Amino acid sequence: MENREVARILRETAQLLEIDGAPIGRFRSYEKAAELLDNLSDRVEELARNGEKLTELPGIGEGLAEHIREILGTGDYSLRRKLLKKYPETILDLLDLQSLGPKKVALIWKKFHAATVEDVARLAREGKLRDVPGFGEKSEQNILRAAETFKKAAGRFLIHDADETAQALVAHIEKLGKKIGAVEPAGSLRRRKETIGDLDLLLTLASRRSKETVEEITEHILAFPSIEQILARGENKISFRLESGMQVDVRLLEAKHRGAALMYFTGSKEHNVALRSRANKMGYTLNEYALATLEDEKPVASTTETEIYKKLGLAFIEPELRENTGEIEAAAKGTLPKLIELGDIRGDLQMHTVASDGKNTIEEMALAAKQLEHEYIAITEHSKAVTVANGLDEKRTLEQIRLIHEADKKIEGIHLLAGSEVDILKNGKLDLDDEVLAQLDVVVVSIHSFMNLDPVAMTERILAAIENPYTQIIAHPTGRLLLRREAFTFDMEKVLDAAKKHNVAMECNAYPDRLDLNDVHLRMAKERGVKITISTDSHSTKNLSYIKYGVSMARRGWIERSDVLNALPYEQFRKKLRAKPGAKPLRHPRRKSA
Ligand code: DGT
Ligand code: CA
Ligand code: CA
Ligand code: ZN
Repeated sequence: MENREVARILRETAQLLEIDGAPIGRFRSYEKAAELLDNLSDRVEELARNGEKLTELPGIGEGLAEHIREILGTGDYSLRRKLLKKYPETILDLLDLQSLGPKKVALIWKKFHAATVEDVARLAREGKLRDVPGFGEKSEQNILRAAETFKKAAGRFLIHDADETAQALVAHIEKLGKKIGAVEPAGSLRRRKETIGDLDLLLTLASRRSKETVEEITEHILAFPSIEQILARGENKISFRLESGMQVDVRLLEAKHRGAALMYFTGSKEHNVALRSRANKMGYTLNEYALATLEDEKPVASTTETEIYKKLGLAFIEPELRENTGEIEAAAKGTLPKLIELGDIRGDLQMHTVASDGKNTIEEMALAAKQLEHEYIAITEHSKAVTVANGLDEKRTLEQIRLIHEADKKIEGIHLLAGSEVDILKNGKLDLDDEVLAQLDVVVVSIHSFMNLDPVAMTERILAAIENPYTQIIAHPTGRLLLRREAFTFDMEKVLDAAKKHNVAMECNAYPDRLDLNDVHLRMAKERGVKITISTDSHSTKNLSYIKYGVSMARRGWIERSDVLNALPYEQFRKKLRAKPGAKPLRHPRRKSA
């Protein structure tokens, strides 16, 4: 059993306990255990096998260790099952609605016995929720909006979850060794979309298809530990659903069809449709086996994507661009962008430490960033308005600046910049005094409150922040939380025009729940010459590797290296970042040898 599965069961138990009105200490211990397992690098299954070790984990006492062993042994947990006799399982979906917490869910259940998103949305639509204490007309509207988001999100997964699952599956399948050729993801995961419906894996056979090898391969694949249900088992395709709910299609193909199959199953559907129509006009047909002549169906290309594109008069199109939004025309003209790559990134400009809501210290973040070969990072705590994240006021910010500069002197091989993620208040003002803003090396600003402002007010608010001479980067500009909260609405074109005018950079936030700006907005920014930063918004050292998701989102937005500030070497980066009042000229650059 995977750690995250055990964590899920513990977390659901915590949520059910909270709905049930259990005392806070009781459900918090389950929540904490779930969080611990999510961040654990060892497999909890291994630890449990070695007897004593579970209780050595922080916060895991005898009781919890016993519960975890029960989950590992039975695949479920008796307390969770008991609670689910009292409440339908769908009640947990209600917690995914942005505006509902366990207390409110409990109230709705008590009064209406409503336990599905559909039921609650109906109550909101009929204006019945406003009679529940703590609810009003406004919360009904919020619930309706959240229910829409929920419907759209149903059955989709964050790219990070799909990526990890795909890696585990590929590693499992590769244990077949020489019995298979390649095994590789296609579909939306290969196009690096922010959310993934199902996983499409292509398995290239090592030799011609035979009944025995297909049988052996199928048996091995279906022995993957977390399969919940087998959905189809044929000689070309195996489908199953994992315990996480994620569905997987594995397609078995022969090497000579690999290029055509990759192209077909990578999609997007829109890209494929446009390619097929181009092929037809050129006297070809294109399917998952080959590009062939229309006349006598003679294959002309099939083993690699590159040769198929070439026969169609096109340069190779990177998977991230395959959405039929101009990439085919550009490939025909030879004007495709040279997309940014992970290796181009030299710094990370948004991360949190224990001073606000992060898990690691400045030093730990710096050393981990150095491992990733970053040349520089900015440490950016929340500012005081974000009380839930223990945001820093002026005094604490000054102290943090001092600590960052001190750590910078101590740690070789990476530059540490003193930054802050300063809140944009409701009126567009920044949450720290100018004197403090003047002392920061990097001023990142963002919105964490009053997210339901009307679009005109929201636009004014962001424009005011951009016009503030201290603002250098707008972080997660639309505030979306994937599968949970829609972006807030404002006039993106006006904002980007202003960003260009004031040389304010727009962030592509790489945190998998955000990926904000998205592809469409990034492309709009690029067209205007607005600079981009790609940052992880890390809350622990483990999050720093999320930078790859930011890079692939940027690639989907046609972003090139020259568009990205943190692809610049340190000194150039400091020069290109918007100059702000009070900034000292860059000291004679100290060489930081690695
Ligand atoms: P997803 O799973 O919703 O995140 O998105 P995709 O793009 O992975 O879609 P999926 O899994 O339904 O199919 C994978 C690829 O296979 C898709 O991008 C294009 C291709 N494909 C699947 N079904 C069709 C179809 O009916 N027509 C065409 N043209 N292509 C298809
Ligand atoms: Ca898919
Ligand atoms: Ca599929
Ligand atoms: Zn933030």
